[in-house]
Amino acid sequence: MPNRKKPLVVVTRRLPDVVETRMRELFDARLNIEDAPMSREALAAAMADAEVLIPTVTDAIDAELIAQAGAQLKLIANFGNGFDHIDVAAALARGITVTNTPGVLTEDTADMTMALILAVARRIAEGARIVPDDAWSGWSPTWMLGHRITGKRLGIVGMGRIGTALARRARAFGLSIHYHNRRRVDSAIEEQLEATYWDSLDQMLARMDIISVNCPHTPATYHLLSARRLKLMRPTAIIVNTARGEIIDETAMARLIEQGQLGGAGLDVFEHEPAVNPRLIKLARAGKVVLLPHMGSATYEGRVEMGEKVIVNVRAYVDGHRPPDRVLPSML
Ligand code: 8YV
Repeated sequence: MPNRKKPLVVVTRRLPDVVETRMRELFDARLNIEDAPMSREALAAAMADAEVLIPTVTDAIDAELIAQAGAQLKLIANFGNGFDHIDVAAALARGITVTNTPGVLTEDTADMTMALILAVARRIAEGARIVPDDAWSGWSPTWMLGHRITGKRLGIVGMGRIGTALARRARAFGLSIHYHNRRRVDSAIEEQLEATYWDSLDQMLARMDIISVNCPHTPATYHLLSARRLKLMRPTAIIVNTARGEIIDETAMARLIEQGQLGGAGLDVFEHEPAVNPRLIKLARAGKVVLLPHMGSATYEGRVEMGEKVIVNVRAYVDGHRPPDRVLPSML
């Protein structure tokens, strides 16, 4: 590193030990040993002092906070792929670079998406409660029947890294792949996955057995699965979401499931995390939906790799280079 004072780097949440130790070696890193989410006031104080802020999805970095930041704040190196909790446009306008951690959580999130598809279709969460609850009286030919996934149609909304990784898994489970994306993917990938492209999301939704949400949350994808669109889906269809809660109109989805107009859902993300819509909780108790606490990328390996990516980005900035994982205006 060039001969300059180590930059003050504020890390808003506890990260894996190995990542924190390396950050202490390289930077003047202020860690959050208690791991309590930082209040707005604490974030403002951190942004008044830090040269680099390392936030996570639990920190809302809005335009007001960015406007109050000290002139020394030059980099927001997000620990995570999604950056919808950061007003990136406001940061860029103030000359603050924003980076994220793409690529390293793709496989883990695709695994969890596949797990949710299986959990909903085959009633795994419901079944897993029966034995410890002492509610199993023995095997029966007509009990706990779910639905076969082999031979069904999976519609992927957002065919980026995670959507493509999901498609590869789903093919191995005998699902046929359909997708909707802003841009059609490379024909070689389409061929490999035997994937069918739908430029009309409405048309795809009406024909699928399973819908998986794998696009980022942006102003354009907020409530992309609106009440109107959800009503187009087949009454037996299921939805899984490991992207962002805001992409689905949750209340409309819950209502349709309650009314039997939608088959069920598997959700790892919610509109108002960590608060969860009480209607969804009720449906989970009734075995109609499976709810997970935003753990799609929660593997030891993934979280360490995310930390390493953050370090590479901060280090590049400190060394006077352009960090590799910059969030660009075209990505907003
Ligand atoms: C992360 C995520 O755990 O990276 C993302 O976009 O949603 C999660 O998998 C979280 O963002 C960490 O900040």
